[in-house]
Amino acid sequence: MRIDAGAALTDPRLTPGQDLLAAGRAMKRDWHLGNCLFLAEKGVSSEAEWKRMSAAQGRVMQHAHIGFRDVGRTVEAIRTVHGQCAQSGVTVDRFGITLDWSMGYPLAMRDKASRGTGIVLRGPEDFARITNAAPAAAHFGDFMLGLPGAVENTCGALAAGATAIGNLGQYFTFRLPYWDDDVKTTEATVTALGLIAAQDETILVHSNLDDGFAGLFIDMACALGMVIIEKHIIETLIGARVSHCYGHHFSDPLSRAAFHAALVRVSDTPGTMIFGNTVAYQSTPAANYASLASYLLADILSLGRWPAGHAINPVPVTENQRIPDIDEIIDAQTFAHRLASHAPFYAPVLDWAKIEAMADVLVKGGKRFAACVLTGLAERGVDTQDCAATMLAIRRMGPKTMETLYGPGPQTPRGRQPLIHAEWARELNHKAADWVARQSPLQSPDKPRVCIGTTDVHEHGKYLVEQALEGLGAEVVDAGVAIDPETLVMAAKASGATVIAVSTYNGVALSYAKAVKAVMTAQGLDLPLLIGGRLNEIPADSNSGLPVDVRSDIVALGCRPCADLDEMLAALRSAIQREKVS
Ligand code: B12
Repeated sequence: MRIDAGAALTDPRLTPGQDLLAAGRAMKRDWHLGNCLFLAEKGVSSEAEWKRMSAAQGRVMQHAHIGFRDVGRTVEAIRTVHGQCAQSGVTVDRFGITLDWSMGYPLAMRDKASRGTGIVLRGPEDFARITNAAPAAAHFGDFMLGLPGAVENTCGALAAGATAIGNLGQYFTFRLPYWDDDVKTTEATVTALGLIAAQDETILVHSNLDDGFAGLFIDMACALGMVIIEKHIIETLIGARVSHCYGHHFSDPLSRAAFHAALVRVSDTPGTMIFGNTVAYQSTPAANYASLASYLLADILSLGRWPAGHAINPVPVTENQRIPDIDEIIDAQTFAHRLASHAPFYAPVLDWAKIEAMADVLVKGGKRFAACVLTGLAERGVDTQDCAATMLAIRRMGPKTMETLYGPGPQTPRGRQPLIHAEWARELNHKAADWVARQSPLQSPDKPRVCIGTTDVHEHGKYLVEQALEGLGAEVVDAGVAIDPETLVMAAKASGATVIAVSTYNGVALSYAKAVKAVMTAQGLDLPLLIGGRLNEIPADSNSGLPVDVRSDIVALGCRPCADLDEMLAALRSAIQREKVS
């Protein structure tokens, strides 16, 4: 059954979901929820219970995200943030731990895997060091579920007393370097979900929609539709509880509040957190405080009206520069606590009817999208009563095809028209159009053929660059998202590209550029290599565990680091010039 040139939606190698769930359930004999400081001190059986109690009291809960590489440093950071905030009357209810992407691999492969900027936990003891660092709930979101190492990680987190485990959203979008076996990824994830569903206590299956397709759908109603689809899979087919998080890409207070209002109409499971609108952090710390206030106010007011159990997530204002430090995390938490005391005075002046009206559109469109997706998959031979088969089919179909085929908006010659246009796409479209309008287009025969790919899941930089290049009249060859250097160079060779472009964000800029150069040499290619995004990396001999800028190293390799579209155009023009004289 083929939809497009992509993979088949079903796979004969895939074990039936029921068998995978049974295998997961059987593991409960050895792997059941352990105790930890949070559960013991709060006297609750799970974070879900704490969330329901706190929401009923109308208290705004707070989430802090910790992204250090070292376990000891992370434990110290949790203890310090929790302790210092408590001293000034600020309660941090939960800590999100940014695991390294190498944690996504099966245990045996982790030591050889390339490392990003996150933390590596070696076993249940390391998980327990985190869950006992402070009487706050530990949230293991990234690189747990949704990847081939799901079972080992879930066992470790459960034994350490964690009752919120993610990140289902990553199952649909994240690819680890040199790992393409999505059948094994699906089987590991469903087995882990079976183990979670078998626990006596409520373990929240966290799904950050923005890590999933929500950061890629053009229509926000489809993002709400994914909530309904994930509830069908996790709650109806598997018997666990799915807890939705959203926020990265929601910059407009109206749609941010409307999405919350819509979410509580289709889900009664307590939410994990409302993630910070991190894409809005595009300036200095002082300016980023304005972005922090803008999204937090919408979240605090929404939670006041629809207390759904989510914690707010005040993202430190240095997020767009590097991994924030302890003091910056404490400042953001303190800021949020103070803002929560001001916010309720805004409620009487807010136009709730406008928010509810947009929520109506999101719910109606989301329900239609979810129903069409499940019917459409069934018509294409997918057993939508089998959780594993349904997950694999959705992952393989991908957001673009799903939206084209089943989107709730009207079909137009230029594709499906969104009911609620996703801000990330709208903002980047405007940015590209404004920039192109200020440039003189490239003249034939100088029009380059640019083969572009990303090193990781971040594809908005690529989306913007593609639009800018096409606007200039260049030809773009899309090599894909989260691809290996070999795949990129072979795509460039096969397409007769004259330039290779890389967008990278996960702290692997230098090693990736080196690898691309090496593969080019092996393939007898010597194309200009443009690279942009977050050009940093943690040096092998680092003692801080923090990434450093590697632009000068990239220049030394003979590549062109590009901080923005202007630098890209300058690099393209000099590449064309060099081509002429060579
Ligand atoms: C949005 C976002 C996400 C989204 C991505 C959604 C998507 N589908 O694209 C999601 C939520 C999925 C995500 C996930 C992760 N993220 Co993230 N993310 C961001 C965020 C907030 C914005 C990046 C972005 O897209 N900006 C929009 C683009 C258009 O703007 P820009 O970057 O300024 O781009 C300009 C230039 O860089 C340039 N450019 C960009 N690319 C290219 C390419 C070429 C060829 C050229 C010429 C120019 C060019 O042109 C643009 C215009 O000037 C940044 C923080 C920030 N505010 O920057 C963190 C950030 C990049 N993420 C980070 C991390 C660590 C992760 C995770 C690993 C976290 C985790 N543990 O799960 C995962 C990645 C997992 C994986 N499998 O790869 C870190 C990177 C740390 C570092 N390297 O120092 C950051 C910096 C946040 C932080 N401070 O910790 N993320």
